[in-house]
Amino acid sequence: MGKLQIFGSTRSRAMRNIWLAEELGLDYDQRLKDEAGLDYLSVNPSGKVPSIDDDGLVISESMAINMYLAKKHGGELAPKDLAEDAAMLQWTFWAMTEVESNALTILFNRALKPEDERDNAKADQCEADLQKPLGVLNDALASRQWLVGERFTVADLNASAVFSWVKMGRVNLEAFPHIADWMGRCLGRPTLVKLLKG
Ligand SMILES: N[C@@H](CCC(=O)N[C@@H](CS)C(=O)NCC(=O)O)C(=O)O
Repeated sequence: MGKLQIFGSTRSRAMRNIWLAEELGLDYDQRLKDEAGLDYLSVNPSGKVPSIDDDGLVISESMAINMYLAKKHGGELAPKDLAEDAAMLQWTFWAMTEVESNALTILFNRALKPEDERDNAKADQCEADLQKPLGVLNDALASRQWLVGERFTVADLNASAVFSWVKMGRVNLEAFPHIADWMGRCLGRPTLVKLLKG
């Protein structure tokens, strides 16, 4: 049985997969796409990270990888039935389609780009566009601690990985206290704190 290979640096979306692999206690190798001698396009034809090779099964798309790994290894992080699976996919797709793009634009224009290349107005517009989805999540978290099944699951991991960019982009969450509390619970997980120190 070949050991799980996770391709991508911890500064990329591969972090989501590495975080989950750590939560699941998996034995894996982390590899970089520009590794000498590696034909990375055979692992991911778009040349993007992350991808995994799980004993010959090659998968790309960070969230698809996480749903696969969670379901394969089971336990508390994974869906217990079809209803939980649907709810976990719902929140994962929601984070990817309703939040990720705006969060990334904010992050680049407030933190990652050199200061003279930042577009503050663009970041502010993206923050304005996020108000509605932030309201949706805040309402959902008003009566529960976690997104699905009253425990930390891959749904929380996937969504909070996207929200780590919201945090790094200094989006104002004063009007969304339940999100701020939930982010604290998710992003304070010992596995993630250790990885970020690492
Ligand atoms: N939807 C994809 C996005 C993958 C993606 O854009 N990855 C970035 C790094 S986080 C990348 O490889 N960028 C390099 C490029 O676009 O060539 C996923 O979630 O896996």
